[in-house]
Amino acid sequence: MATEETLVLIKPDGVARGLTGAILARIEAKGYSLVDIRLVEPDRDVLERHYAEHEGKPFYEPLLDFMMSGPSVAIRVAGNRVIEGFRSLAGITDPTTAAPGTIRGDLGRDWGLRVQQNLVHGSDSVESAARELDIWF
Ligand code: RTP
Ligand code: MG
Repeated sequence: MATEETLVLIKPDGVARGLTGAILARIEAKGYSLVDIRLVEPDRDVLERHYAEHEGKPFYEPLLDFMMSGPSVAIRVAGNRVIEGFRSLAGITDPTTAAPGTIRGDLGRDWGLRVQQNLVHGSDSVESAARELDIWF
């Protein structure tokens, strides 16, 4: 089976809080490979494509505003079963209840804002990964 790739984003809250190195260290310590990496300030068009599945949901506009509030780090990460592996490292969406030991569980919290700021994004399927890597790289 060919080695899988996923898109990881360190979102603006992670970059602003100086957690880029800590998050990259967890990905590397797990044994995944960093294939490509860039600092990006996405425009609205990129985010509309990336978050197309969420259009119309109550958190959609706050999410786009949050994602345009500062730079993100986009990373192409490779490894066997890396898509599910990174989502396991990240923890569930809500950082308050994400399990300790995960990125969101250890490093995130609820800041009382209109959208969950949860530090990272990881593609959720082979199809999403291909689509999202094409958007960000
Ligand atoms: P991601 O796509 O970023 O890896 O996260 P996810 O699958 O765990 O979450 P998803 O349901 O795809 O939602 C995308 C992002 O939208 C924000 N969100 N906020 N109710 C809320 O305030 C809310 N729900 C979702 C989060 O930033 C989430 O990661
Ligand atoms: Mg998602």
